[in-house]
Amino acid sequence: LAKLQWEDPLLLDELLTDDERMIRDTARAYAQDKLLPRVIEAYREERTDRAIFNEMGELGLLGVTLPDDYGCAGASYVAYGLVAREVERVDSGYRSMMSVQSSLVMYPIYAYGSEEQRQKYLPKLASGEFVGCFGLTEPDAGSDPGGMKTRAEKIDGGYRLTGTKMWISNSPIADVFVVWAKSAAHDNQIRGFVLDKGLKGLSAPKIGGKLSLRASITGEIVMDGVEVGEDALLPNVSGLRGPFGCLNRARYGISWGAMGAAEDCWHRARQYTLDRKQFDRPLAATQLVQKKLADMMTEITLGLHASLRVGRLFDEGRIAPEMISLVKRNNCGKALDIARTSRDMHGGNGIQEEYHVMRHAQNLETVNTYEGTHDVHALILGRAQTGLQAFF
Ligand code: TGC
Ligand code: FAD
Repeated sequence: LAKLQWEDPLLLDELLTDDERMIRDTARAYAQDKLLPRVIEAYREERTDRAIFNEMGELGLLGVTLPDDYGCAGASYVAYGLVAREVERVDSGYRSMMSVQSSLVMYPIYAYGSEEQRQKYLPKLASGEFVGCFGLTEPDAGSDPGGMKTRAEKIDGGYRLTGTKMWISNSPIADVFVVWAKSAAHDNQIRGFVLDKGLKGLSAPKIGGKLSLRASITGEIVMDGVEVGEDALLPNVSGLRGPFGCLNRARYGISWGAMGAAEDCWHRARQYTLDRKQFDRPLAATQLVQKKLADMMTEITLGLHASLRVGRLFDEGRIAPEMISLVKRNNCGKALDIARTSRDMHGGNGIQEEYHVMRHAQNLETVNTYEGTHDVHALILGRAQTGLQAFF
């Protein structure tokens, strides 16, 4: 009989290719050596380190699934998920910075852009010389992005954009803005535009006062009659399937990332309860604590294997969006429960920054909300099996 490896009970590691393991190890070493030492202060001071993009770019961690023609690694979707897991093991905000750049900015330029747009933006986004952001959500259109008010009107030689985007990761430090607007020249269809920092009428004020995801900067995108040329339009997609094509990739990555944060909370809870004695015995020797650790091990193992399966289906071109809703919803919800439980198992110490678990729990509140809330993904899964629309 084999001996159980408690950290990897169903031997996920064996199901990875050598390339995937190598990329995972690179991401892990970077996250543990370079991100972990700065996260406590970054979170406390609500400070986003711009250099992180350059560092990740140097290691090939940005846009890993895109081809090497544009300076990317051409790796599998499983490799992308493994990077998200390792980065979010340290902080969801760092993973957010990476996944917005990769899935929400580089992917649409690659999939929907012209060759000129690809050449202009992708190599610099891959190296971290450019930071990108993705503007879909608006003050009055969150779960229902089809209700957006941002408009593109046709002008001589291009478009004029007017509207406000809300809750946009990276926007205050972004060089490149992928924004979605209803375009009068295209039957009022939703179209994507790529804007450069510095355009007249374009600003991106920071949203302060967040009690979650504090290491990742968030802002608005204000477009006050921003005029762009025809070359700013993403030519190859029209309608909500444009932004959703990007969200499919980011949501999938989040399903791995959330499990990384959960693993950190699990491992810390295990070690803490082994070390901490009450009533003359380690807390880990009590039945209640062991049940909690067993639940964590089970949910994380199942969640990771489900994400691995979705990643393989992605790589085989057999993905259905509802598969992604299933793992995004499950893994985020389970990770949030695990982080809260780990916080509880740390007692009073659990609220302290040096124990990390309270920060994960606070972050996972956002992760459970963005890219489609937990309940919105339930409605997607409900619709898929009943054929009945329950959104309205
Ligand atoms: P619905 O009628 O369902 O669909 C409209 C059109 O879109 C297509 N579509 C998809 N295409 C590809 N992938 C998907 N996942 C798709 N889902 C829908 C669909 O086929 C249809 O196409 P067509 O050609 O027939 O018109 O649209 P609806 O308006 O009823 O949508 C409802 C709902 C709830 C599913 C959807 O609006 C939704 O998912 N809402 C959640 C919004 C959301 O996720 N926002 C994310 C903003 S970005 C963000 O949070 C980034 S944070 C990143 C970070 O910091 O890490
Ligand atoms: P609402 O849609 O108003 O939802 C509020 C509540 O109502 C939720 O519980 C929801 O589940 C529920 N609800 C909504 N509709 C229904 C329904 N039909 N039936 C039952 N319940 C329903 N967006 C971007 O475009 N780009 C980004 O980079 C980005 N980054 C973000 C970073 C952070 C830190 C945060 C917090 C958000 C970010 N978002 C971004 C926005 C995010 O995607 C939205 O917050 C999310 O989609 C939910 O929209 P909302 O906040 O307007 O909530």
